[in-house]
Amino acid sequence: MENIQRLAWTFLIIVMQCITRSAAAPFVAPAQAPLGPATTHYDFDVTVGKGAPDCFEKDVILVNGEYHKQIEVVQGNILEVTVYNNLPSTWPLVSEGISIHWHGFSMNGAEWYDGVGYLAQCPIQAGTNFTYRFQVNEQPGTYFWHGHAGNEKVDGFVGPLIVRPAGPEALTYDEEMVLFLSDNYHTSATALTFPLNRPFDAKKQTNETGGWDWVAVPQSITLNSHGFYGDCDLLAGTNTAIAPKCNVTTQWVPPGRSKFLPYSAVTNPGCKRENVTVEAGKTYRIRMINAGSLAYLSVCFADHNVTIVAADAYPTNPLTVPCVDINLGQRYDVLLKADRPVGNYWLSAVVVNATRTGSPAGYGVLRYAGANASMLPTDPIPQPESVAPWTFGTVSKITLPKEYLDPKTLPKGTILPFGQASLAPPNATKTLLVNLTQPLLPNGQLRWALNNVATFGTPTCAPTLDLLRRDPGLMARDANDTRLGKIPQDLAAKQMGNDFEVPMYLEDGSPAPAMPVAEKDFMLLIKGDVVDVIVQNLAANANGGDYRPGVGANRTAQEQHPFHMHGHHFWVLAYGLGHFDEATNSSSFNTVNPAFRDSFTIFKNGWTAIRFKADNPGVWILHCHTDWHLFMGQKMYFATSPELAQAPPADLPKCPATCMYNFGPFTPSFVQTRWGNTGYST
Ligand SMILES: [Cu+2]
Repeated sequence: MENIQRLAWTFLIIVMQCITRSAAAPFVAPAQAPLGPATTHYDFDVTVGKGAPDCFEKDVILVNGEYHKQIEVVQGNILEVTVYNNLPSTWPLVSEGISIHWHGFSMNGAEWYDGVGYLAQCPIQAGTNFTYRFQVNEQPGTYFWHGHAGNEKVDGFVGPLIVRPAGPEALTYDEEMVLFLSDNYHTSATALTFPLNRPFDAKKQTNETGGWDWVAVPQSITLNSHGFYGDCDLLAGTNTAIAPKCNVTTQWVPPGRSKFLPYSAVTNPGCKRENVTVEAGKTYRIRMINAGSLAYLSVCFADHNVTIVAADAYPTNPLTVPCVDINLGQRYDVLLKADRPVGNYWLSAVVVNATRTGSPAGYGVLRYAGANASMLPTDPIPQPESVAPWTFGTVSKITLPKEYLDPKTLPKGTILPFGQASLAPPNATKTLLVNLTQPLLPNGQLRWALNNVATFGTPTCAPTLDLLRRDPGLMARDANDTRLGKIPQDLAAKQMGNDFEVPMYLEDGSPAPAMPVAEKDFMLLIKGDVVDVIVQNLAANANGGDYRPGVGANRTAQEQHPFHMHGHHFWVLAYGLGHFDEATNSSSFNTVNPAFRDSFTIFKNGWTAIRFKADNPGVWILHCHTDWHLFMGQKMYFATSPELAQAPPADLPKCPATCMYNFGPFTPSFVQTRWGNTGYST
């Protein structure tokens, strides 16, 4: 079906080009009504099957029998995807079904199809179907689709999504390919998720609940959906430095889980390392996507530099680098020129700043046509510790090309925020400081919090967007169930008075909670607001109480967080170290040509400032794209003029009788009752 649509569209473009080129003959519009946009339709038959992405066989979620199915659509077309949830009812999920988020799409005017479970829709329950249908008014480029009701993405419900330009491609290259990066766990996502809800605080644990248990590092990194668990074949070479990679006992495996045996092409003939084949002399556009759940990756093509030309679909000034640091949820389009001698070169994806013993790396081969296909590269295999991570200087060089900053030179087909004449950033009208912490809740659960609020669950068993659309004052009145952010009048004074003060206020004017709570963090915005958000990293590994200085213990460790925002692209103004101080740090903001993205990293011991235009009525989530952090509450919502949202589509999925997202405590007996042994199957 989609191929026919593509053919028809291509034919139309050719005809249009012929017409516009024959300048001598005047073009007279036909008398009929103009054609509407073409529709690109996909059916997604969602099932569970056996897969072995890294040679270890496990249950995976498939779409039409495919793992990580790729889809494409032309800018301006209607994208229509009918999702048939044919997962067995015994398949354990942390939600009551599945949904799809179109990662990186702004969804302006399509607020009901953004796919966050319980926010804009209830999940698509087992045995039912739902059709996503919206016009793709998005920048041509590289995106991906993934489940967003629970953790179904981690089990494989994710794939590349490419938006083609309606006209000629702006970039010049000979061929293109997708490099779909992920990390792979041998245990089901839900079995990994259950223990995150159990009490971290030993005093709150019982024999029945057991204790909190971290998911630990993935078992492998996959390149284009396959990898090589253990990669013992590399031992056959002369480089003994990689020997520890085969010793999985060095991997941190939580108590009670298996230390699976490593695999090799000898013991598993089906094992395959990713080979990317290129022809000497050609230039390749490589669409890199990090769809993993934990691993921040540095991707290197040995002996080759690559040139970044787009970040999160929007063009960038060309930046030539030896390796690309790509965080969860991010995409980079790079150009690679095959200008080295014909041969085999390592294609490696190592974890950036790997600190956990046993973090795996993904290794593939960049193979020139004509090279010996049975040989591995003879160079030493790249080791994580030998790959230098990007500095703030590198990531700050990702900027907008100047033709995108001026209405007179703006390339055709550029998607702009509402009311903008170019991608030059407007001045901010509001500022929000978000403090990231990892508190313990009074019930002993360990959570991630934004301004001391760990967000999960829903107020009622209905889409939040529908509740707010009908009654925008609902959250404000329901102060016991939600926390409503307000903008401080004087952020600078707050900052100078106390680095740790939370400039976020509740509806009644009282400050945000001094002690951590499990609630919902909302910030109400008015359409047209231009909002600066400064996300401040604070110490993780809290061991009790809140994050105020002197309270609690063990506050030294910090983790990087890959944040992503729905419903918008935004300008990434600055990255900084230490505590953000408005008086000194806001002068470092790049307000001339900042990158226009939908993801940003909050580095360890640092802060990141973004600016977005609230041009899209609806409820939009800002969250960490580490799936495990998202589950543990690391998210908040921007509700932009919800009264302006459209009425929901009549066929929106019915809400289940009970809404179960992130319900607890996931004790073994609860899991046994709900799903039987499959809840813990590996
Ligand atoms: Cu995080």
